[in-house]
Amino acid sequence: MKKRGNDIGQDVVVLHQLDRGVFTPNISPFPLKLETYLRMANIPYQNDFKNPIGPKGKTPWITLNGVDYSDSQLCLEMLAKRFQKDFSSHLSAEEQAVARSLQIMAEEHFYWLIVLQRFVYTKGKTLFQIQTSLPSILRLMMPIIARKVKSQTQAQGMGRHTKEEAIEMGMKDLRAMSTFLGTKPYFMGEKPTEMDCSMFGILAQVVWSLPGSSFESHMNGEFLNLRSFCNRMKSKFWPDWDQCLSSPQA
Ligand SMILES: N[C@@H](CCC(=O)N[C@@H](CS)C(=O)NCC(=O)O)C(=O)O
Repeated sequence: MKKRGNDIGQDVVVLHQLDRGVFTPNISPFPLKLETYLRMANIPYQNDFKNPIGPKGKTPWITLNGVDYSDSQLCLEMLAKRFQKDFSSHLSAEEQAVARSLQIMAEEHFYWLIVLQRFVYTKGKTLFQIQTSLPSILRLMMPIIARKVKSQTQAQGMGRHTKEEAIEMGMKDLRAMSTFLGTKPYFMGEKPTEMDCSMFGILAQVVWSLPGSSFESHMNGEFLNLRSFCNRMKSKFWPDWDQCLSSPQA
């Protein structure tokens, strides 16, 4: 039985997502993005960790006043309208176009490097380090899941490249993000906007929840400003970060 939110109260969002991770509140970029947005917009919400997969077969999804909504971006845009929260209105049309391009690069291109790292290059083994509450049946099923995800990466295209080629593409994405961020506190300037939630969702995985990846060491070197950005977002919107992590012990 899905927790639809009827018992939660009017205008309180139920955020359905995977259980907490060990190093990031969620090991998927998209629930982390949406929960960060809910905090940024000060929208009341409650988490539901029991029904993470929504009507479109993906996580996250939300329920608001008994109605279900899927896809982090569609949820965010619906909530922005519903609660009249727009953090990008001060941006010019050109700046908004750049923000969207960066977000799509991060979520639709670089994202696949995270997937490859977790499910193909390490065959799902690191998942049990970063998410200890995964049921033990998943450990047994991991070879099957990893094969399924590998075929998704091939359908998308990134999985058809050699590891070296794919990592080089990921490095170019991170370089573009780092160059654009420069010395600004947030991607679009002095104030955080919606797209910072997306960038944080992705980059926090690279900083904290992608053990052993080729990108990890660069986050302390060439891409140090991306790490600082993550720390800034974490301090601003996740003062309770440590309480939102799960124990490293299974
Ligand atoms: N565009 C979607 C992407 C969501 C997504 O890809 N979620 C992944 C986890 S990172 C998922 O649920 N995968 C399950 C599957 O594909 O079976 C969003 O923004 O919510």
